[in-house]
Amino acid sequence: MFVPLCLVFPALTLLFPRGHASLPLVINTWPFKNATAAAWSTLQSGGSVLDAVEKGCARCETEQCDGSVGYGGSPDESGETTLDAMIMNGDTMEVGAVADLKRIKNAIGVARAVMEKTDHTLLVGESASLFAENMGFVAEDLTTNKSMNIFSQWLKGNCQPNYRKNVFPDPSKSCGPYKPRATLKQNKRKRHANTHSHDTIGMIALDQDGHVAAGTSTNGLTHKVPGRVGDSPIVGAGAYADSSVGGAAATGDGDVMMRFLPSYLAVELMRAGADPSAACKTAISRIKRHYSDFFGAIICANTTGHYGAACNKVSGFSQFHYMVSNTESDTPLLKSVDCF
Ligand code: SD4
Repeated sequence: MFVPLCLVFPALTLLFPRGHASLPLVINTWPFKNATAAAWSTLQSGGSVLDAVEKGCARCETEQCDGSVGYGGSPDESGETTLDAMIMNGDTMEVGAVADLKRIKNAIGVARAVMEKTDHTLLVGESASLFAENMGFVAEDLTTNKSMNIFSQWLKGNCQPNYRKNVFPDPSKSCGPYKPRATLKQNKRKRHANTHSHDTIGMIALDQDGHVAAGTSTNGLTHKVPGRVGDSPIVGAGAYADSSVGGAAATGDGDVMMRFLPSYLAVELMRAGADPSAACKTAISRIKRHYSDFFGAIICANTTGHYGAACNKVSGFSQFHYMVSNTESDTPLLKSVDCF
């Protein structure tokens, strides 16, 4: 009679909770295979986990992954593309981040420079761009024909959709400039952030020796109000890493998600013993309780090389795809999880 090993040795289940696991590991949101491969080859050629996350996210910035990372995507209300990015060192808990970065393509590179060339954590807007230029990053226009086209179509369509409320003229029908309306309307407008409007890269890298880094890069939400910053550059929201536990990275409607620090929560749950899938799921559930129709997903990985993901099921989004590279395969593997 076959008796599962874990029944004979219950301790095995604790040591090897579920499925295979191996280190090093690279995991990132969405099917951005070249980004995974770039991070993986960085690790294989002796680079650090920080190098891997930087190179992986930078690949998406150059490839303009899904139009949601890097230049030429998600034009804001004024037609400009602005970038958010962060990188976190799980050994030292140092973080570098940039938000509302203008005219610089390599946002994750600037984020790393914030971490390594200053004592700060987050630089924003024009000043972040000036810092980047001083650090040797090239300033160039982030606008492309594609982003100009998205912007002019939006203008022609009376600036629909947009993220304004309680202003006049009626933002559900008209363009601005808007003025505040004295009375606040309670009826909620449908949230525009959805699976079509964005696909940020969030990445976690772990090496053989248990070093963990995590990072993100995005151009945010199409038609955002200028100055809007999403969850991606916010520590614990867009990503979090702690080499004594693991890491997590989120994607989706950042305006909602950053209110719950889902990446921080997931890492803390793993610290308390949750496996990565359970930790990811609880982090999503916490948001769901208040915003049942939010668009979002999260990836989680622990220092034993186990990983998981979770997403909120909404119309048009029932499965979330992400990429994994570890020693089990020569090429990055496309993984998916059913949303709940
Ligand atoms: C944001 N969270 O700026 C980002 C967008 C995103 O998948 O994740 N897209 O809100």
